[in-house]
Order: sequence, then C-alpha cells, then structure tokens
Amino acid sequence: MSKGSFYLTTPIYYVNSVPHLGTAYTTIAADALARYRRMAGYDVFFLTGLDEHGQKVAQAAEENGTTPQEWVDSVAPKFLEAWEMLDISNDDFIRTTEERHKRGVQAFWTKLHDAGYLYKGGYDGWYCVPDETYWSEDQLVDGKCPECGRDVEFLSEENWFFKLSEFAQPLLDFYAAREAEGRPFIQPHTRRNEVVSFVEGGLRDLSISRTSFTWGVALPFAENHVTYVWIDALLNYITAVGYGAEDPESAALFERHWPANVHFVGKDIIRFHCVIWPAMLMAAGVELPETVFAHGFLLTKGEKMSKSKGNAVTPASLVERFGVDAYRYYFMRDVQFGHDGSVSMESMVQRYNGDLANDWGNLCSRLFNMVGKYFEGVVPEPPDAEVTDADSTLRSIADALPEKYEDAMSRLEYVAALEAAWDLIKEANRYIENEAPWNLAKTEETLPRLRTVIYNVLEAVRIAALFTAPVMPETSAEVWRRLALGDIRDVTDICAQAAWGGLPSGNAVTKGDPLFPRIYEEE
Ligand code: ME8
Repeated sequence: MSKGSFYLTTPIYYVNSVPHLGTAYTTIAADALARYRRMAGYDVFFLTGLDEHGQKVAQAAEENGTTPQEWVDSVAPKFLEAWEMLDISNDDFIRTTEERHKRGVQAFWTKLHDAGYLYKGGYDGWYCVPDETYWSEDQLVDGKCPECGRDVEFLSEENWFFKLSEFAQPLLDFYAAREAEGRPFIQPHTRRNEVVSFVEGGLRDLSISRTSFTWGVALPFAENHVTYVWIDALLNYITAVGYGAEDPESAALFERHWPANVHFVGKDIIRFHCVIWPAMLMAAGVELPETVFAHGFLLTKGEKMSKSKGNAVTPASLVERFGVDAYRYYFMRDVQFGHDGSVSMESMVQRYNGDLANDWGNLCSRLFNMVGKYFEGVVPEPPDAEVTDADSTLRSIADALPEKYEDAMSRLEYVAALEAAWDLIKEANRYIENEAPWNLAKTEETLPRLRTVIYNVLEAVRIAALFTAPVMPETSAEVWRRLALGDIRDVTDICAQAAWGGLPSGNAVTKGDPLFPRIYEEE
C-alpha cells in the first residue's frame, strides 16, 4: 500500500556548463531521499532536467557558430550520461525546450495576463547575463553584479511586468502560517530570516519578458516578447507533471503529484524559489509546495583536488578513482547538508579507507569468510542459546535504527542518517572482536554460541545494507546478493524488512571480492 505521493526536484541546470561537483551534489542528495522514500513505500516522483533558454545560451551558441537548439542538444547528453554514471534514479528529465513545457509556460502566463497580474511598461536597468538576473542601479556593487561580481549590461526595453510587489504581505503571511503549523516552507531555518527580511524590505514588480533576442518561450499575448528565462525555468516543476496539458493523463499526473514535497536548491537561488516562485503560484491559484531546502556551497581547494591528474576534478575522475558509491557517500557524509563545506582529496581518501574499506567493507569480508569457513557458506540456524548483554546491545542498536534514520532523513540530515547506520556497523565490528568467533570455533561446546554470533552479525549486516542503500545503492544490492536475498532495490517496506530475525537460515552466502579495496594517497 503506497503511503502517497512524494514529489522532489533539483534545480534544472544551465547548459552553459557540464555537470560538475556542485550540480552532482544537489542531484545526489535528492536521489538519496528519492531512493529512501521509495524504500519506505511512497509513490515517488523525482524530477531533474535542464534550463535551456536565455540570453546566455543564445550567446554561447552564436560564439560556437551553431543554433541555440543544436547547442542545447549537444550538451543535454552530457547531463544524462553523468546522472547515469552517478546512479541517479530520476523518474523524468525535463528540458525547457520541450513542447510540453513551452505549452505549460504559455498557459500559465496567459492565465496571469487574463487575471490582471501583468502590465506593459518600460524597463531601464541592468542585467547580469551569467546569472540571468535584473538589477537596479542602486543594487549594483561598484557597477558590477552584486551576486557574482561580473559585468552587467544596460537594458532599455519595453517589457511585460508581473505585479510581484502585491505579494510581499501574502508571502510573509504564508511563511508565518507554515511556521506556526510546524511545516516551514523555507529550510533550513537559518535561511528563513534572510528571505523574510528581503521580503520585508518590499518587492519590486518583476520584468517577465525580453524583446532583444528570441531564444525563449514566446508570450502568446505579446508579439516579439519571449519570457524571462527564470520565470520560464521555475515552471518546469509543474509542467513536468502535466500542468497546462489538456489530456486526462496529464491532469491525473498533476493531481497525483502536485504540490511538490521538496525543491532541492543551492543557497544561490533561494530568492527565486522562496519569493518569486510562490508568488507566481499564488497569482495562478496553484497550491504551494511543501518545502524549499537550500543547501550550502561545496568549497574545493582547487589545486589539491586537481593535483593528481593536472586537470580539474570532475565527477567522472572521482568515480573512476573511488567508485560511484564511495563518491556519493563522501559528499553526503563529509558535508553537513545545509552548510557550506570544504571537500578535498585527502579527506575523501580518509573517509574511503576509514568508513568504507575498514568499517563496512571489512565487516562484510570477514563475516562472509567466516560463514564459508565455519558453516560451509550457509546461513546458520537463528540462535536458540541464551541471549547475552552483547547480543542485546547489538540488537537494540539495530532496532533503533529505522526511527533514527527516518528522523534524520525527514530533516535532510544525511550526516546524522549515515551516522545512525554506522552505529550498527561499528557495533557489529566490536561484537565480532569481543565475541572472537575464531576462538568459539575451536571447541565442540562453543559451537552453538558460534552459530548465534555469526547469525547475529549477518542480521546486523543485512539491516545495515538497507539503511546504507539510499546513499550507496550498488553496494547494498551486492551485499544482499551475497546473502542470497532479493533485490534490495525492490524494497518498499523498509521498516518491516528491518525487523530483527528476517534473515532465512540456509541461504547460501557468497564471499566475493572486497567491496572497497583500500586505496593509497597519490604522491
Ligand atoms: O541556477 N556547491 O542553474 P545552475 C553546491 N538554471 N552546489 C552547487 C555548487 C557548489 N559549489 N555550484 C552549483 C541555475 N551548485 C538555474 C536553476 S531552477 C528553476 C533554475 C548547484 O546550473 C546548486 O544546486 O547555475 C545550485 O543552486 C545549482 O547548482 C545552480 O545550477
């Protein structure tokens, strides 16, 4: 029985760049939550995609001597390949040049036009092309973009405007109402004040169209106007699930999944998502999403990360060296989601060797070897011997894991979620050390105890694989395969699966190669 829809999104990325550590970070975080929610029985819809319009793309195409459409078509496969390489399980991939999207954008702005939320006016001001953002004279810092410090260009155009200024108070009321209900719209909490004080300062009406170039969605009610790229892009979150389409399947999809549960974004684009986006939806009478979660920036010590090969560190180069699961684990485990965090090759090697090779990989290798050696590779009978304190400790940590994990994941605290899984992995290692199965195997009288000890550790490993699966899907699937269990990716009742004693005795256990062979820091 499904627990209902769970709809989550990443930003749709600009095609002016190829996938990099930053965009991969947001996408992996969203993927881990999508996988966990599927395992918990939700009807998940996980969306990512590409933001393909705008002046920046038009310029890049021109510089490369090609059309904008050819240009975006040449970049899109790089994102698809990268997400496949990183095991991203998105259910859809939207490109803003697709018909379904353009149709939805036009339907949306026509609706707001008819409802009287738009007016025509003159725009005189500054535009930052790399950020695709408008700025007024007084917002510039030393004549440059206040966001990125790059040059801005002066625009003087006839534009259509959205009456954003009318929404300041409704937005403030909305943020407050959601807080009062205990379901804050803006997360983490530290980001909320920043948005609230910005809105309290008053909002200016937003220019929503451009006439100086054509690479965008045409506004149906205004000849020669294309939509401003941001208000085209934000709409992907509803057009992908059928907004603006006439057919009954699209209507049903929209009904099934909207409103979104989480929009994952970086802190750089919080105003677009927490101010402009909800105001647009309010104007159109569309239900508002549950949460926007703005995470921090990854900071890399460029030279160090790139020292090994003399070129920039890319997701592909790290996957090649560490493997996909270790890549995903490192970024989710080493950086507190919501905060900025430094990443480096040294800390990645350390995490890999410490947490993955030593704790998790070694636990599995030792255990599967002992099953081979002492039980001819077959899971022994569950314990009938007396339960010791050590047994109870191991079991109680396993029993507490589902709730701890859910609690952490519901707040997107990936570090805490992984630590909870690691509590079990570490305890299982301690238990092996203390119980010393190699001694128990020496005499006939201690064989029942040996059975108990080995069964208990196998059970801990089976359960640990469940809760490491959202972040490390391939490794968990492999651990379950070695335990002759079903495909872990088919699990839809993680709590029931995590009940102690679920491992059938008699299953044939495969030893296999080390899951995470130790690696050595390069000179
Ligand atoms: O802004 N650390 O696209 P974009 C962490 N098209 N995350 C990072 C990062 C870093 N150093 N660098 C980038 C756009 N990101 C728009 C979005 S949505 C309707 C339109 C991630 O390609 C982070 O999620 O510039 C950030 O918000 C996003 O990439 C920006 O991607």
